[in-house]
Amino acid sequence: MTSASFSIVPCKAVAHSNIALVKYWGKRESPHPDLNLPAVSSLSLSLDELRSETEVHPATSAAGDSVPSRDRFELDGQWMDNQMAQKVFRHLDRVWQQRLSQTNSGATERPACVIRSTNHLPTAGGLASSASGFAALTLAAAKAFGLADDRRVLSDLARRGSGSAARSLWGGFVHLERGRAENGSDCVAQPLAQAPSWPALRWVIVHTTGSAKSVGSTEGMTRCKNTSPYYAGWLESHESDIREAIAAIRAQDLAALGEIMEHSAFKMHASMMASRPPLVYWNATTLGVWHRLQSRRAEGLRAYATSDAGPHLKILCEAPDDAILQRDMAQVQGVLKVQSVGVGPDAWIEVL
Ligand code: 2P0
Repeated sequence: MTSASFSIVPCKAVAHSNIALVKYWGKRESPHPDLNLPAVSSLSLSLDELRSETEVHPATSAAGDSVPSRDRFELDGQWMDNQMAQKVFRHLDRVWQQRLSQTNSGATERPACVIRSTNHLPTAGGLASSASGFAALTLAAAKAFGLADDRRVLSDLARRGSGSAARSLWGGFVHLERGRAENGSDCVAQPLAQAPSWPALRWVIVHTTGSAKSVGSTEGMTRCKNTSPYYAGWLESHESDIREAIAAIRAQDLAALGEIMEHSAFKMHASMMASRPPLVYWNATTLGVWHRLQSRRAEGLRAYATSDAGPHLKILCEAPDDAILQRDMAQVQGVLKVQSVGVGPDAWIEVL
């Protein structure tokens, strides 16, 4: 095995985070767990500003050729030597395998890489850092390894790093199909067809903690599937939520979209909470914000909330209501920060 004939092209990719309007929670039964196939389809909307920037460089050995170079991963200026770094290196292997299968090159050792990543959002805090992180890593590594920019193939690859990452290759509304194929080839995301231009849409992100989540999503999904009596109901009632949300988007009906978005989030949290031991991702501030939103809505404000595997709330509204919400939510006890962001763009790649 040799890597001598291949030179990595230093590349950078930027991918934006996304929030699911209709959630992905749970994995499909599969003889190939590494494919990371979701049990349900999902539908998301991207976030501007909250993004990951990732560079892939060839690793060079400081001691010359006598010491083999090794993979290294730097996140937000810190060298990482932990489980997260192992996940990153494992993902490089997947992208390399894809290259080998496309070029029929046979078994060739992957050259060692240096990965430098910056998260412009809290890491592992329920703000989809793994979505933007694995999307950016997939795109940068694919370009560095000479793969074609075929976003369908790259979405399939990104999903194996993290399910929600399959959606972060595009801006706007994105639909990740659950798919049926055993090899996962039809489980890819794509921009929602016939989605209207909706420039007034805003996300108001209400940060309620500075800490990382206590139970990671993958572990939480497994516990929920194995122990929650509500998980079956979650699966059964899911596809109709997707259909309703798509119809609401196409009709540009914020109230209908907000209502189904909240329904999906609360169903997911109900099935999480019914796990043994319970999965409670919210804190007291999450509920404080939720109650304040309810009061505002009773007064006529059109704004709707969702939350993921973490205690932050993400409020969907239209400008200029985001300014009212920003001021209002900042006053709820325990709120650390409130950000108003628009809809994020497609992910992009550049050769360095
Ligand atoms: C989502 N979440 O649709 C849902 C809602 C969290 C709650 O996708 O196991 O980090 O790596 O595929 O992508 C978070 O899950 O999970 C997620 P894995 P991921 O956004």
